Amino acid sequence: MGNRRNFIRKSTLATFSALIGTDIVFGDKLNANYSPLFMEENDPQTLFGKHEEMTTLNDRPWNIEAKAHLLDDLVTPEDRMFIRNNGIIPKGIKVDDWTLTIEGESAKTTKSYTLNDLKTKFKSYTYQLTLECGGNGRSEFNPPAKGNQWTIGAVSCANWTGVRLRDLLEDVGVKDDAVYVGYYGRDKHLSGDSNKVVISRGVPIAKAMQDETLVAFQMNGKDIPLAHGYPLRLVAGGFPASASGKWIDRLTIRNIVHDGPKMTGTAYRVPCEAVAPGTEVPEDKMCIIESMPVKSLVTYPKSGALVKVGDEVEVRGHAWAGELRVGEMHVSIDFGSTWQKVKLDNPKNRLAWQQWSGKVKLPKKGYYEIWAKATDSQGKSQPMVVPGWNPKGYLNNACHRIAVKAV
Ligand SMILES: Nc1nc2c(c(=O)[nH]1)N[C@H]1C(S)=C(S)[C@@H](COP(=O)(O)O)O[C@H]1N2
Ligand SMILES: [Mo]
Repeated sequence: MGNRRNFIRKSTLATFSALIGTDIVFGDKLNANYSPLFMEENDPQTLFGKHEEMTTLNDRPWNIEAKAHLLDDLVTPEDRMFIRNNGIIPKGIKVDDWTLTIEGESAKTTKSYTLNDLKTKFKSYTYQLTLECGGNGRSEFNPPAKGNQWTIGAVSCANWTGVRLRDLLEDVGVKDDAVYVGYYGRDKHLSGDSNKVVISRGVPIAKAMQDETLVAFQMNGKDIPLAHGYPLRLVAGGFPASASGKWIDRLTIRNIVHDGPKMTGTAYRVPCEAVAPGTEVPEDKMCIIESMPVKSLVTYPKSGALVKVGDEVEVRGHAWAGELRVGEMHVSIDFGSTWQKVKLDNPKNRLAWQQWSGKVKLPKKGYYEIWAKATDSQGKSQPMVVPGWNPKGYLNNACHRIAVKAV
């Protein structure tokens, strides 16, 4: 009764006030064990600082996607970047104790690095890298595939800063029989079982050795946000983003194709040969997804926009093609019966998406759709309809379409 020690500490109260951005008026009356309601607020804006128009597909685990018009920036800002988690985001990370251990049967030695080692003993590089979830576009497959029903917004292209994975591998020493590099992160399995690994994928050794494959500690010039892998993540642009492990503390150099959770079975694999929709595909006929297919987005105007008849309407967006470059970009205002070539910029660096822009004239009042189609450097174009059905609903790179009304 009235035991003073049960009241909240001044420092905790100050922290709460800072979090909500205003004073808690009767804060001195708060019991130390009482958790104020705002602490339970569960929206992506409060928790992750995401833009209010981002769509939450799941909150256990958190999966959040962007809308096309939110992705208009050349470099994706944190508040518009999709979140894809398979487990629970780690809590209470102590960066001073964080180490990255590199080991494995194809490692010549085992070494551990602190964050400070990574930042001071190796050269840092910054690349803008496209990360697209293998399941982006899944919602359009029929028969439907289980999993997050991503529409078009599970893609980002931020600036990542870190050390080259290759430099670390060379420091440890790689045996001639190395095939794959697998990652382990510190997220928690949904079951709560701390012995269960959430996801442990990786990249083939050739991808690991590419200049742009980073062990990153910064995103867009700041510490990586917690939801995106703070304090350390692998970034392998152009591959399905599941290869880019978040919260990593261990890499393993394997003499076989890495066989961690979500590397095997049907996870992040598609039938090696096309199959009819609904077919059951045996595991040995499923192939690991590597380079993502050519794709593009219309990020301006926003779908549903009103434009003036006869005006030249600026249309723009981004295009990317996995490990390849995008060669050409076209738009159509007549449901794909004619296409007009538009301007396509060079990527800032290899594996960054490319800006495209053009002008269209809508001849009469009425409803139109603007369709966008990218073609990669090997001449492969995006399909106008949903491509190759596969059991898990990966790699839907159909043309993005927006609606506009001329008034
Ligand atoms: N440790 C860990 N790394 C992970 C995941 C995860 O659940 N745990 N999800 C992967 C998947 S499937 C994707 S698409 C990307 C998403 O990265 P983002 O949330 O930063 O956009 O992270 C990948 N790395
Ligand atoms: Mo993903």
